[in-house]
Amino acid sequence: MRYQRLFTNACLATMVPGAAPYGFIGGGAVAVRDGRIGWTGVAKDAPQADEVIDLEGRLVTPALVDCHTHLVFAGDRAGEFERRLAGESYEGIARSGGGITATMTATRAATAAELAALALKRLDALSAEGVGTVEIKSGYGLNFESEINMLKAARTCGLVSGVRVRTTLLTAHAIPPEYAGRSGAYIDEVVIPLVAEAARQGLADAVDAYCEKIAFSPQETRRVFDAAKAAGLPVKLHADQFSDTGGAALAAEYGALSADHLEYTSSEGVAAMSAAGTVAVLLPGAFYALKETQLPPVQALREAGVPMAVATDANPGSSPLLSPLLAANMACTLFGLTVEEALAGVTREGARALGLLNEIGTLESGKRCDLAVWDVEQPAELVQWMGARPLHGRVLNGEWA
Ligand code: DI6
Ligand code: FE
Repeated sequence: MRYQRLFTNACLATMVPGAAPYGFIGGGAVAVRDGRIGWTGVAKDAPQADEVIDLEGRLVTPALVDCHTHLVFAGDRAGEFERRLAGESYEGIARSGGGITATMTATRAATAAELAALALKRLDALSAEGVGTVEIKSGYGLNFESEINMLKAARTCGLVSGVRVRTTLLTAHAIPPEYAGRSGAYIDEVVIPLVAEAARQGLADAVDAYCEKIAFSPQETRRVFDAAKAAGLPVKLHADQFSDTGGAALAAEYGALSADHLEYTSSEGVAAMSAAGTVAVLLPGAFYALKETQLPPVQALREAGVPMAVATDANPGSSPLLSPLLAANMACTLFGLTVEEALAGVTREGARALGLLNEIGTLESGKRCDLAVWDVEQPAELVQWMGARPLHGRVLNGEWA
């Protein structure tokens, strides 16, 4: 069997569970055919290939997966950062018309092309840290036209950058001012029709909602999820971030791909996620930036066998973070993950959270050949350092990106 390309002389952290920690293969190689991994193993056993690329002993991991971001938005909320430092709360700022609503105003004023240009700059930062797949949510338009613009901008980001983009419709993110006090009408008149329209146009790969006291109730979330189900789209949920609304269990009941945040998730929520196979997406950037103190139930999730992903939650308010490696570092330092769990969180489990584990997330035959090649030798270095810029290069679909 002849291969197009062989990446050789590498330390492979395949992230395949089982034998060695990190699925590590020292002195390894990866052979590529048609953009996919055709073979992995020790270099001395490697098959013939038309082109051989010597990685000079570097560490290779699956290209990173950032499975929860809000990269598309206009405007900035740096003023809110200063207000919070001066003592105001995130919830208080949101209730006084700031927060998501402030970003909505700026986002509505932008065209899809302007939104894409802004998001591409942010995506550059993720790419520089080895990201090969990113999820991008809508949720700052909060009306028909602007939500569609956000999804189109996200799709454009994928086409222009070469990064695999999965889009998520998050129209149930906040109640826009024109529907103040009428959240039910907002769900009926905007959210539910948009779910159907985004599905019809092929603009959304999933549907998300913000189930929280300052946003939507579990009952309202159900209505959004029912619409997603009717449209044939998978769901995920911003769940239990500031309070236990039963969000994790609700997500599990709908067979959600993931439930995200989970600081206040109860043991019942953990058990429901475990039974449903719903991925826990941990977002330590928001926990850090909002100076939260309630930790997500990591030990309970671990014991229940709930897969744990780690993501940036990149957004202009609660998690202004464009570094998945720093997210992994924080997941260890703040939440108690092991380095292997954190690295799996930004690779294999991030892929699982997007329903893409059969395509990406580990270095295994048959998957897309999406690699991150690092100027380090040990996986733990990636997670230990902050701001180190360790990436040598990315390979996407078997080609240098
Ligand atoms: N993700 C979100 O969507 C909200 N919180 C979070 O962690 C709010 C984002 C924002 O403040 O703009
Ligand atoms: Fe979020």
